[in-house]
Amino acid sequence: ITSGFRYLITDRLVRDWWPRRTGDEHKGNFGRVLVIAGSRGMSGAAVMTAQAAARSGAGLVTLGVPAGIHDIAETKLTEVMTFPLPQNERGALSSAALDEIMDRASNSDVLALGPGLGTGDETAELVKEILLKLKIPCVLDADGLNVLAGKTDIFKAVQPELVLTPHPGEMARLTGRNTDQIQNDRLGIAAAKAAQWGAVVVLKGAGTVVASPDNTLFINNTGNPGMAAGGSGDVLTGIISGFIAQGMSALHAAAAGVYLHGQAGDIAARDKGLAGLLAGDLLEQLPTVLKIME
Ligand code: NPW
Ligand code: AMP
Ligand code: MG
Repeated sequence: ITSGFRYLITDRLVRDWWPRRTGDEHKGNFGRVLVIAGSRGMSGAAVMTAQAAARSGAGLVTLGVPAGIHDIAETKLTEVMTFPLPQNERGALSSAALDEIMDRASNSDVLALGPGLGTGDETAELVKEILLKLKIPCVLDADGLNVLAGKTDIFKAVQPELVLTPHPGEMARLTGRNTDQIQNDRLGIAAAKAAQWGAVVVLKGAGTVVASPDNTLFINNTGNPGMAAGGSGDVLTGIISGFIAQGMSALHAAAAGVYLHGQAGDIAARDKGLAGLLAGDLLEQLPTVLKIME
């Protein structure tokens, strides 16, 4: 892989990056993922992100959610550990959650931040504070991105590796353009923003583009329109985080993540078709596509 070039993501590339298991590993070798996500009405986003991280091979996954949805998350999840965080009157994280989040992050290998968080001012402030203090790589998605519209200067100030996973609507909000403008120049915008923000940018949608700050571009051709359904992106965030936890670089984790996420969608569609496909079906098909890499 040479910077300045464009690559189609293939089986062979992903196989080269794959974290091989030789036999004497323990769960500590496969990393700890911290997921901070969810708010009242969006426990599903948090739960699917955490399940996807667990299904992607991470050793331990811990999910922190606003206290009001904690018992719901705990009930839905078995393999994932959960903990409640202070919340505000809207059922979203309050600024009082910062210290515990940073404390948990100091014992984790990667942070997945944003799905279902909501877009209030308090959430915006909290996301900013977390990013500025963070010392582990972060996958920032969904409302974690939405609250930074107009505040993208902050990305350059983030020390550890950062993966941003906007869909075209989120990229439009981040860049002050409309969705059509984004779709008309997907490669150019992803590359320019990755360089400007110093982050790996994953511009989602059919033909997802993965761009690195040093101008390497990956294009993905797996996936299908059945995946245009609520929660698909939350699953991708969990997958990329799970791969980073296992030691992949942010760029390789992002490219491998979109490729295998799409393959899971393609296998699920053989069975369920396009209209009936749910994000949960991607979680179910993940083991099948990961097994092919082993
Ligand atoms: P338009 O209309 O074309 O201009 P939003 P969200 C655009 C959580 N979820 N190609 C399109 O814009 C998430 O995690 C919770 C082109 C569209 O109308 C977030 O926190 C769930 N355009 C929160 O909900 C399950 C595209 O963006 C607009 C595009 C809001 O996230 C669902 C929609 O984006 C959800 O994941 C494409 N491929 N894709 C749960 N069960 O808890 C998107 N657009 O307004 O950011 O809403 O993505 O649903
Ligand atoms: P989100 O909008 O955040 O839920 O993310 C949707 C996910 O589904 C992203 O990974 C998209 O790339 C994927 N997706 C949506 N529509 C398509 C499509 N038509 N073809 C391939 N992938 C898609
Ligand atoms: Mg999304």
